[in-house]
Amino acid sequence: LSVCAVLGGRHFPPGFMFGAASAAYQVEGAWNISDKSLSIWDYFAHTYPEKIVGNATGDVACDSYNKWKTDIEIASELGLHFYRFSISWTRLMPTGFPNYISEDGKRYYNDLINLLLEKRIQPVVTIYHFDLPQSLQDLGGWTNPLVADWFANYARVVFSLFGDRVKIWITLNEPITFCDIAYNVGTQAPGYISPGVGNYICNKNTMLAHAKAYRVYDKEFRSKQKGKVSITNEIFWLEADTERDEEAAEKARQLMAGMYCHPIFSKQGGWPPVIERIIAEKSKQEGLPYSRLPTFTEEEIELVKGTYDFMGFNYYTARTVREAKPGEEIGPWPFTGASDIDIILGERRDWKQADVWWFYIYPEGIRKQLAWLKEEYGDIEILITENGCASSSPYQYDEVRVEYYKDHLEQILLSINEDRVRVMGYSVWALMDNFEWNDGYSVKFGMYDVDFRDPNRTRTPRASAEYYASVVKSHSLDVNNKIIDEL
Ligand code: GBH
Repeated sequence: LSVCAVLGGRHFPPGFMFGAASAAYQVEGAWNISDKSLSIWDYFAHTYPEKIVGNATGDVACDSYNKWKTDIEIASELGLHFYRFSISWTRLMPTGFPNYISEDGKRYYNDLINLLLEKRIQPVVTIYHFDLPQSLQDLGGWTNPLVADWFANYARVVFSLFGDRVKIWITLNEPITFCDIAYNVGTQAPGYISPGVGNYICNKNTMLAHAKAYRVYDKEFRSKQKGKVSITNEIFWLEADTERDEEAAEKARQLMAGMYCHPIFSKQGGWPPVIERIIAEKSKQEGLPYSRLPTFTEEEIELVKGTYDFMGFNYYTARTVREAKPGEEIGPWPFTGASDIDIILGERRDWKQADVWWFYIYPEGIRKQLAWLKEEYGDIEILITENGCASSSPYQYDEVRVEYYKDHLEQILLSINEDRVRVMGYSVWALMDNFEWNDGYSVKFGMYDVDFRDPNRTRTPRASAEYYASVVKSHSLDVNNKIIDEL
């Protein structure tokens, strides 16, 4: 009998880890305290207030710089096995370079890590979650090829300071967000628009940055620290609108998942061939003597290929895909379409919308995406680093969020038991409400409500917190009907 059969189908495998996540700029505040320098989000929020709902900034956010003990208390209340947070590059290394380490930054992350461990919560650390030093942005940021070395040098400092205690690392969170959304649309920092050019340069540089950091870990730290390193990608499940659109949908998957996974996780390495070919053709038609998609040298392909110990995956939502009609206007990727591959994105009418414009709820999508990743890249261990739902229901009664967790966890169990995908753990986004980028504080993802009008930033649990705590405690989906019935 399999363990699963003994424990009942709704139990998670032994060792499956439950956690919750946050990110430095979204929770810490203390943007100019001590010797911290400006990140691109500090600069972006102060320079383009009109790009953020309510002209909000992360200046104070959840004040986790001061309230980190409370954060650990609530993580502990939930019974979490791990807490995923990110390190602020400018708090730890204000010059951006390893010539100077902030004592204050070092102390902050040491305190956080040490108390988590004391409470038996494993720290899972994201090295970069959107907040590049502005000083490096002034030199071109993610479009300067030197950024790969800047990042690897920063990662080396992080490994050397915290790697004795941190065993799970995410190099970069969602490069698609700070490359494709940032450069195609300009709504993410740094706010420059360079569609079809800047996004691809950024994409290539993130692959090299991740790989160099991974190689640093491999050569200098792995034998002693024995941790695991990977990258986290955000992937929408992209589903053919009708049967005839399967080819278009597969192209779109290769653009969304493939551009950030194929170089790292595939056997061949490099760009997904179908996308590389299409962009080369388009560029030629546009009169360019070379492709807008920068090529990888053979050496770079080898450098990047295989730089993972598991795969980090963020899942929120899904889209339908269809081939664009000749002459049809195609909106920017990944909002409404992708002109480079001539596809249009949409939604099904029966997908309920969450409380933010981009979010349609499709739980089956997470199972389909996990199956696709296994089919495409092989039987790799996957850590679901983010999953969660925006809901603005009055503070405790977030039944949509409870249902979202339950429905997605059910699909994950099917992935594990039926499709044999090796899912090693699951993390809710987010532990508490926080600065939701362009949506400021108007969009809420937290299991804990944060009162942003209260100088204390009081955290109050919602029904979803109670629900998730019972899932973690029972290690199953069996015992929570009471909470759902009460809602
Ligand atoms: C994640 O972003 C982030 O890691 C986290 O910081 C964030 O708070 C959380 O999820 C909730 O949003 O161009 O159609 O994608 C998810 C990626 C990027 C999704 C911006 C929404 C805008 C619309 N997000 N995107 S779209």
